[in-house]
Amino acid sequence: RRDNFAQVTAEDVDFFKSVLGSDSAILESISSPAAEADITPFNSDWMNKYQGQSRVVLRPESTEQVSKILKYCNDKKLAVVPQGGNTGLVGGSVPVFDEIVISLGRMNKIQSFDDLTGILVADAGVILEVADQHLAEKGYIFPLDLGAKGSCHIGGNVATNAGGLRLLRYGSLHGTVLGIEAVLPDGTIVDDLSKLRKNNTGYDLKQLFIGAEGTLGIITAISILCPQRSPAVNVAYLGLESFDKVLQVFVEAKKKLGEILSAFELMDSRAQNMIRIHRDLDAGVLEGDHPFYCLIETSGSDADADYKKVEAFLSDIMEKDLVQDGTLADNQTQIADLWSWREGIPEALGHFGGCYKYDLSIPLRELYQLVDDTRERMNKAGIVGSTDEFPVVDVVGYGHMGDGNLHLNVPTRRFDKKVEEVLEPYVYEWVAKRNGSISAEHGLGIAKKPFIGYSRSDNMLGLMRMVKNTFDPNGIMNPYKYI
Ligand code: FAD
Ligand code: 2HG
Ligand code: ZN
Repeated sequence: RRDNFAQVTAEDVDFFKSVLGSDSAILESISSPAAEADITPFNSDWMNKYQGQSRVVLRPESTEQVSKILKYCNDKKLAVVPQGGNTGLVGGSVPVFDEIVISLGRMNKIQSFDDLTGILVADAGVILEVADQHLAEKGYIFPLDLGAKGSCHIGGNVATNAGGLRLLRYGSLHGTVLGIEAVLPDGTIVDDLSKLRKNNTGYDLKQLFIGAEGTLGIITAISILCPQRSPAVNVAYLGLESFDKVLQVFVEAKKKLGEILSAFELMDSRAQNMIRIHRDLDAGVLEGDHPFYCLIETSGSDADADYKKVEAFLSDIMEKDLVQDGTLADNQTQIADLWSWREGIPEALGHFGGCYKYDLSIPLRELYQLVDDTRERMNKAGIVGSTDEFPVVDVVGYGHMGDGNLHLNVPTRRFDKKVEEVLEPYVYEWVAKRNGSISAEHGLGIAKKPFIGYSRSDNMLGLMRMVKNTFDPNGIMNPYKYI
């Protein structure tokens, strides 16, 4: 049910035009019905699961414009949805009803980079890959990497507290983000774009915006501490016969690769087969089929020493019979190819019509058990099969093993209430019983909002509501989502 927000009028559109000052900065179908087609992409999410009905998209190019727009919307009780690259996987970035979309795409300037400290200051709408390429030229790396890097914005990354492929090495954005500039619904500019590593002067309010998914305000710029880019990168891809052996290899990798270990990713055979089929290939990376695959990356400063370490680690796990087969990339092209077998999974699974996605923190020993249990449950329900009469194509597991983060994906031929009922709340109950988290890195959005109680107590929810009401008393910021 739509809340009692105001509806956008022609007069509101005139105000937005006066603030934005250029026709290309606003898409609206209130006075120009033909603009509806241009608005469609902003109304629909990456998975094509959620569809909004917004008639207005605003594309500000400065913090001052964001401030004027939000103040006006707050005074008029017009609801808004901040939107970055629209790659979010929980339906948080698209309107539910007719909320105004505020797209950050035109706020895309890199403001400064200090090659002594490694601190980057950039607008929220800078695309992650663009930021990383800028840093690469200076010998640095963005401390976050993920499959959607070509489209997602660094502001969206911070708003979702994205985890990604190298959290194991570079840590969470709660640690690397040093400062934030954001705008509150009443137009106040939160000017905390600090470039200090240490600053114990009062509450660290910027942390509230990291992972708030646009429910407290709009992030307009960030400053972030970026590490040196490692000159020596090695990537190994292994085939293993059991999850128990995956766990043992993980322990060995931590022991033997120590400070140079930068990623430890898990894929099951189904996830890799989906890529093979999607790419129309006869074979995967390795010969034959293995129940599990791991991608292990090292990043260090001494190519010879690192290579020797990796070789010693590989021969040790081979000798101990922990792996069945493996390959070590020899050059940049091979490294990128091996990574594509991991990063390409969400896309390969998205081609059947629908995909139910669960992004979970689970104690490591039981991480994969959920995939087996869910598969058994789906099979018992008689809804998995290779022909069109079955809604479910398969049950697949992969994820950021090094962070205890499983991605349970259930690709389907269509989004189907019956499938959803077999999965939910079953998956959340399974995770709550083991004190895990129902959202490790993708956030809550609209998809996980009803289930937050599986991971947070009533006390915690009460405090969160107090924060929300303090920052956004009219509830105009990304309504119907989060809490
Ligand atoms: P959007 O999707 O546009 O928005 C996401 C949320 O943030 C929404 O609630 C929106 O309202 C809010 N928001 C966006 N910008 C702002 C802003 N400037 N101020 C305030 N609120 C804002 N996520 C991971 O954590 N790890 C992964 O490894 C990962 N891999 C992915 C791979 C693929 C192929 C895809 C499609 C997605 C992946 N994601 C991953 C999810 C997604 O890419 C991340 O959540 C990303 O951080 C979202 O950034 P975005 O700019 O696309 O944000
Ligand atoms: C990844 O790690 C992303 O590839 C996406 O977080 C996971 O699609 C998913 O479920
Ligand atoms: Zn992920």
